[in-house]
Amino acid sequence: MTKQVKIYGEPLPNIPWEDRPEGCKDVVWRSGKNPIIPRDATPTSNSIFNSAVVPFEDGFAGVFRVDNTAREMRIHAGRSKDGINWEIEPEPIPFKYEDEEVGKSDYKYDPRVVKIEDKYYITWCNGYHGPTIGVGYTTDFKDFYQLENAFLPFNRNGVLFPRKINGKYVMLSRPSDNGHTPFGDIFLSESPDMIHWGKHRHVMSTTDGWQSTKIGAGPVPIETSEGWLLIYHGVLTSCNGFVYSMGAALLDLEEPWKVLYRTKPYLLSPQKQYECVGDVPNVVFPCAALSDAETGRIAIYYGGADTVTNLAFTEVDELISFIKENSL
Ligand code: BMA
Repeated sequence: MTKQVKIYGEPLPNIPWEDRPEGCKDVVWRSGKNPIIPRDATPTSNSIFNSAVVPFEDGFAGVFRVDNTAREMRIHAGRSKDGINWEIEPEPIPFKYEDEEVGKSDYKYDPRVVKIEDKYYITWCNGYHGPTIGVGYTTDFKDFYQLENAFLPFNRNGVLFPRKINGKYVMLSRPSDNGHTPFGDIFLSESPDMIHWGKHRHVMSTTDGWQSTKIGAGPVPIETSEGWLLIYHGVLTSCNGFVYSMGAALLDLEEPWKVLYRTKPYLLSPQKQYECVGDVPNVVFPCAALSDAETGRIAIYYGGADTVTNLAFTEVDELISFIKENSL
């Protein structure tokens, strides 16, 4: 079938993929291999979840959130031939930096990775007198360099766009508090140099239901002929605590703080055992997506219950029709 929606990106013939299971009507469906990364995939890991991957050389590379058995939150590099079976470094990424102050980090979690021009940039929630957005880069997944924190505390869910827009780097983020933040909208900021961020714009607020307490950008946005496809998480406060689900929006290509469409229903909510049971129950937390411009296939990596890493699949034509037909 000819694609209606064009993904502006590279073909990725080796994208991890499983067809929608028979009888499943969902627009986003889970891998039958979940969890693809168990909690104990490194010698001292308590949990490996909310993690990011990109195509690299003839396979894939990733940056993984690894909480260790001392319950320190760290990020580790990993490599994979197929995007499903991963070898994760047992030690955290040893970032290099020029200014000692930049290297101060009480914790690192929820990484995202994106290739912009000749560098792979990593953003994460960095503990610098409270949570803020750490930024670093690598070209080879061997040597890693840390740059200035993008913002003052408190902020989380810093997600870069995969190219400059109107000549500037662009980042989504979610200003927060120092704790478990019972509020939170998505904002956008731009930078000429990946160091100085400004020209802040509001993108989206919380609304009803699964996205009523706070929202945060998930994977790096995917550029399509219909706008930037942003997969994000939304949080509902139940009588038993937070529930994290996944939804999606389309943002204007040139003015990406303008929301064109946004899903009223969730795309995926915690329902499987590996999403409902773990260190933090009822969490589906997407941090990465691979896409194949040739076939329109999209593979989404998401954390389950703050414990394991999972994969889900969708197809761009169907997902974008769904977003438009089920928009707020
Ligand atoms: C958020 C972050 C995420 C986590 C989620 C649910 O504040 O800490 O890493 O998945 O809470 O615990």
